[in-house]
Amino acid sequence: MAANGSTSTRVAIVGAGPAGLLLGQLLTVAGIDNIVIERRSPEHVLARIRAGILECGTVDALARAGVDARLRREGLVHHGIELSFGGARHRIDFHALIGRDVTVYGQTEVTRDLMAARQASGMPTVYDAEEVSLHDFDAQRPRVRYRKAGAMHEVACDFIAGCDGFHGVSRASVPATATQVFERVYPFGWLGVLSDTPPVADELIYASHPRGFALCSMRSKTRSRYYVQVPSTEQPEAWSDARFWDELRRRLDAPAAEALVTGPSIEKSIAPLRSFVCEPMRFGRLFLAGDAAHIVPPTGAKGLNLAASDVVYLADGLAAHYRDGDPRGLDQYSETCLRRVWKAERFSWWMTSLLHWFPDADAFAHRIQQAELDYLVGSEAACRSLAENYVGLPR
Ligand code: RFL
Ligand code: PHB
Repeated sequence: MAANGSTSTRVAIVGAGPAGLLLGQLLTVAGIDNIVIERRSPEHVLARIRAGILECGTVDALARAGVDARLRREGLVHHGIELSFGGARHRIDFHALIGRDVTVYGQTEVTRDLMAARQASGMPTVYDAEEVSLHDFDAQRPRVRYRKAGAMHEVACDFIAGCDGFHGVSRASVPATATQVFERVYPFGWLGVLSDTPPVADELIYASHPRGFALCSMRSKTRSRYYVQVPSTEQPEAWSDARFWDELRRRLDAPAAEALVTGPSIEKSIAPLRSFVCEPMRFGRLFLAGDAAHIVPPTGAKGLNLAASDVVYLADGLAAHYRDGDPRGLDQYSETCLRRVWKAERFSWWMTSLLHWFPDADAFAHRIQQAELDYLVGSEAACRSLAENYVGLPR
């Protein structure tokens, strides 16, 4: 069908998750026109409960985009985390070990702030775009087409940023022969519950237990986010609130189990765990960023942070291209991102292997896992290594 609405811009961004919206803001601040095209409604995008931990570099990127005011007021700065295993808790003090911290501020809030800034900037955003398709990104003038309210639209642009997540259309538009994919699917997922109850502790607790991994996280002083490891075959409907709280309590050390305040869940969902990287991240005038190019299991709290570092590299490359005609940032985009991505993949895989209960692990594997936990909490060098990866390696 012919397009009956045609526009043009410099950068067409597919996807209004944190990667797409942050890229849009960074480009807008740099004076580069852009459009964001999103398949879902804004309400749907805001209803997804996901990440909670921001690295310093992500906070800096949000500051550059001019969206850090509420984050500075409401975000909780955490100086460390706790590991719980064998009935005891062990604190890893990031601040003492490496002098850096992380900020607890939900992805939903990051997205809300980015949406508000975008609306204020007047840059166009199309929500509820159906049948989004990418064309001619291997030529000079790429185009993105979509259907909205029954009419076809076409956006001509200089570049396309594929920020449409793991199941998006951007990566799927690249011929399979042009990509190499690396993947590991874990035989379990995380069942997550959000509740308006005070967090069980001041910092996050990562618990390794023979019944499976558990994580106590939070969104504020009055809102908690908890997860328990479940087999990949589980459905959230099989988990009443009572069953969830009971299972969580059994995986925590006694003081935490006792301190746990329970209440009705306001969200309950299961996220599968996967490691995935698509190489390269650039195809002509199409750049993939965030979950569209790579997935990490959430154990290392790296997904959103990687999405942010990708789009900072991309925004810098595009700014140098438009400002000085300098192609180097764009030419090196894929290689620069992938170096960082693989380090985060390694750390996320390691944290996942360290803390989860693997169904096919034998007795030897269990002893090695216990020895590794024991070594970690007894070694300042090992704690420092965890700390520098968790707070985020330098860009
Ligand atoms: P998103 O957030 O998936 O956004 C992609 C957007 O693209 C839209 N889209 C399309 N738009 C147009 N046309 C199409 N054909 C489209 N197909 C899809 C989608 O509707 C969506 O709006 O990807 P993005 O922006 O790359 O952001 C990535 C992050 O969302 C993700 O990495 C993190 O949430 C991962 N993650 C965590 N990351 C952290 O850094 N710290 C954490 O503490 C953390 N915790 C988590 C997490 C992810 C989790 N789940 C649910 C997998 C905890 C969990 C449980
Ligand atoms: C979260 O609060 O949702 C969260 C925190 C830390 C993680 C993963 C998820 O490692």
